[in-house]
Amino acid sequence: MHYNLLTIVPIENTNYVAFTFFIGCMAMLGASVFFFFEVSNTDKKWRTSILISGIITFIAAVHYYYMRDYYLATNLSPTFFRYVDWLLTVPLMCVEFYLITKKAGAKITLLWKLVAASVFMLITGYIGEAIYGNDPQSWIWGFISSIGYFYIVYLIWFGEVAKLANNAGTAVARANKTLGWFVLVGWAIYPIGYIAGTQGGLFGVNVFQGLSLDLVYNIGDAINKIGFGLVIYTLAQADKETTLV
Ligand SMILES: *C/C=C(C)/C=C/C=C(C)/C=C/C1=C(C)CCCC1(C)C
Repeated sequence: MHYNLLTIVPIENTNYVAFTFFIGCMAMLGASVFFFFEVSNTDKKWRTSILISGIITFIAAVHYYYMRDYYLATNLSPTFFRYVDWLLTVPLMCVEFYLITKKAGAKITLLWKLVAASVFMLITGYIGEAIYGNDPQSWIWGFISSIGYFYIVYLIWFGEVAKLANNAGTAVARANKTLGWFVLVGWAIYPIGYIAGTQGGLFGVNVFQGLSLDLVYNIGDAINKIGFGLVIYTLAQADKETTLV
């Protein structure tokens, strides 16, 4: 199919999905500007973390710019670029967990465990969506993907990340708890999109029917990328106040 690059496709009033692509792009851009400027207003030890928060929302902003165009032009889910975005941003969120626990002795192997689990979760999810999306058995890939997801939840709530965060002082421990809620509840939004958007539903049962996969993913991304960055920002600010007294 051929698309004229110079044609502007307007967003219809009732096209909520396209609108969330648009507003998502703006929100990610705004958040990036905020995080980038706040780097210089942050204690040295937290600067890399704030910078990464900005890089996460910036990568998403660029992808949303493209995905909005793609969706408007084709009316299809931009599955490939959705997963390219996640493959870049989710491992960067793992880096954030590593950085906040590093001061309490986190080793690089912890980072690799988190990254490996997230890549496993995303690749198997992509296979389920892109290759088996129309197959009643696609839930199997969602199920396999969830193993990676629950391993990350385990590490953050009960495993190495939790233990190190608790040893790193109250500010880090509190931030890790909040980030843990983002991973447990905020990230659980994504499987809902997957269940809504693939034939296999939930273990073969079609629930969340009529719900747009893209709408769910767009809401999930706004909450998780911007909210997650703001938790890191709050931690950096709180830590500054306590150390300067
Ligand atoms: C910024 C993007 C983020 C935080 C994306 C997170 C994505 C997930 C937690 C996706 C999880 C999935 C499952 C747990 C099962 C079904 C397949 C996925 C990939 C949607």
